[in-house]
Amino acid sequence: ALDVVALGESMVTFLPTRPGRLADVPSFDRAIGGAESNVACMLAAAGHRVRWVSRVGTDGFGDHLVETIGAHGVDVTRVQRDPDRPTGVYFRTAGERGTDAHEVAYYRAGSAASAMSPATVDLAAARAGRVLHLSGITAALSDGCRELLHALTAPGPGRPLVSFDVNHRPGLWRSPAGPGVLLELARAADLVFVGEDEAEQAWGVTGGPRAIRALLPEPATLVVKHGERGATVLPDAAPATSVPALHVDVTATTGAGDAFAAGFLHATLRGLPPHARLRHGHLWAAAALTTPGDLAAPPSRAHADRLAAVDDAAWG
Ligand code: KDG
Repeated sequence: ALDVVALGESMVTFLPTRPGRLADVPSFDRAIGGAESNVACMLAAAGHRVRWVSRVGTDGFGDHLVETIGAHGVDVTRVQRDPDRPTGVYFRTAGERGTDAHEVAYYRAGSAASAMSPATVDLAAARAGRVLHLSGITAALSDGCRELLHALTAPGPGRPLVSFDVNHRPGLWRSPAGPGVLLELARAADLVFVGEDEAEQAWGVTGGPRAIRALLPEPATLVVKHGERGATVLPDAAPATSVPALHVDVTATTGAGDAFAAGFLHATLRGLPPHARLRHGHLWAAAALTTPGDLAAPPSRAHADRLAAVDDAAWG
């Protein structure tokens, strides 16, 4: 049986070979991006059985995504190829943590993945794991994609535990409905990841984790991320737990949220307690923060377990 199914659009990512504005950079290195496949690849690298459900074009970039994600050990047999629509790509500069001053240029409107909908995606294939990991990026791609997330988060028999990373991308939404849709989807999920700043930007909620919990009482587990300060888990029937983040020299912040979610899910699948889930989230995020691309290799299990076990004083 599958541990996790992750569903969402992935893109070929172009990273500048030198610092500077996109307007000035003369050449780019090719990598891969996609919030949900980043989670899938890291979990597969850590030994979990993972499937990625998506659509790509029949172009070479689609081949590259399927081959690369498959090479991480992820089941890609349910990825559809669309002969009529291209694979999405995007270009970005590196963002320093704290400044978030990176530029992003997406070329994904009308992509193969944007044609995902309840009619084009095999819902049973998406529901085949213990956990279904989704993100708010998908809801921004098209009406069909948004309807697909509503269908997958709706209660019903055979529904896996739904993990939802809010991933508010204001630049992607072409309608003002984004924040409301993201709130509705988060309320329908079982496990929600949201940044404190993201919750303020999307929903205008200030006042920290408790205020966000008041807005989002439904999910069994809410994880609020405080950027470089740390994260808090708020289970519905237990007190909140906070763990500070590791201080690392940041190379690029992109993908850190995905890595955090993957580390948290990894520890959840192992049945570890909330405190250890947060520590694994931070350790995996540290791997992504110190890597230029969107996707990093997770720390080895033995290494992460040793670091997660050091006492609080040394960790903070
Ligand atoms: O979280 C990282 C993702 O944002 C990146 O890999 C690309 O999925 C992506 C997106 O849509 O921005």
